[in-house]
Amino acid sequence: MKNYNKIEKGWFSEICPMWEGVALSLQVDEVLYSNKSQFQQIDLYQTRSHGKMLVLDGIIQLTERDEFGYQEMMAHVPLFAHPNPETVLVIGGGDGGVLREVGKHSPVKQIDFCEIDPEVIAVSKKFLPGMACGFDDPRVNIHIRDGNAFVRECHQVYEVIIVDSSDPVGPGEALFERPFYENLKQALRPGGIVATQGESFFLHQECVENLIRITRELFPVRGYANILVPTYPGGHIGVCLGSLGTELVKPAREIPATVQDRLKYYSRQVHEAAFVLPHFARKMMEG
Ligand code: SPM
Repeated sequence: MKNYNKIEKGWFSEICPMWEGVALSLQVDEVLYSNKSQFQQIDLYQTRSHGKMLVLDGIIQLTERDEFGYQEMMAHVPLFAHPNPETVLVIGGGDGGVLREVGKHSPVKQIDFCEIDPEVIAVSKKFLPGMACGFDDPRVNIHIRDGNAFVRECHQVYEVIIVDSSDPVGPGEALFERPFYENLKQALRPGGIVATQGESFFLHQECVENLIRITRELFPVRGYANILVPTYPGGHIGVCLGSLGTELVKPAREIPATVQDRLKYYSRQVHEAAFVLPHFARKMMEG
């Protein structure tokens, strides 16, 4: 076990070997929950400035203040790129925030949700109702399982699969490897789209290059969309996308005004702009 969960003089710092020499700190007023589950260390803090913050194995997953950008982009970029997403699989994201966003899509009839750690769901239900409301949607079917095993053995196919994983250390590791992507591809309908947590090309160049290489090898259409999240190190993360033919860089459907009114980050303009990458990152995309 690494030296996670370190609070010094009231400040929590995210420090991890994946981005050696970089730390992100938030002031903590209270530790609301701290326990080692079967899979990982789970901590829930009341921060001074960002509401509650969920931390897994020492890595910030979300804060109440800025979670909306990540959850909206992970859900709405693939779902609005698809002309008619009826069946959706969400792997990971036990807080329920991505599910909350998927639930805003009226064409969606079935949402299968697979999470390895039921304790994350329980913590979210107790402390993060603004995200856990995603579980209240009657279209959601919860599967407590390893996401890798779930897609390997699943007999269903989906229009959209979203992988809201933690970083490639601990339980999330296999979700960044080629066999998992091969299984995701098998679980897609023709024209289907997969969207995965794509890390940051500023801080995790090797990891992003690897994801991009895998999607290039497996999917005829692929892309990487930027997301600004101030409480992830570097203030940046991305969603890595692959599709079996469907274009990704523009919404394929109108965004209903009733949906747009409920969004804080995503819009048609943001969708299109998110695929415009800095020159060095575009070169990474092109291999
Ligand atoms: N539903 C929210 C869960 C968040 N899952 C992704 C967390 C990623 C954390 N590390 C980000 C590092 C970015 N450089």
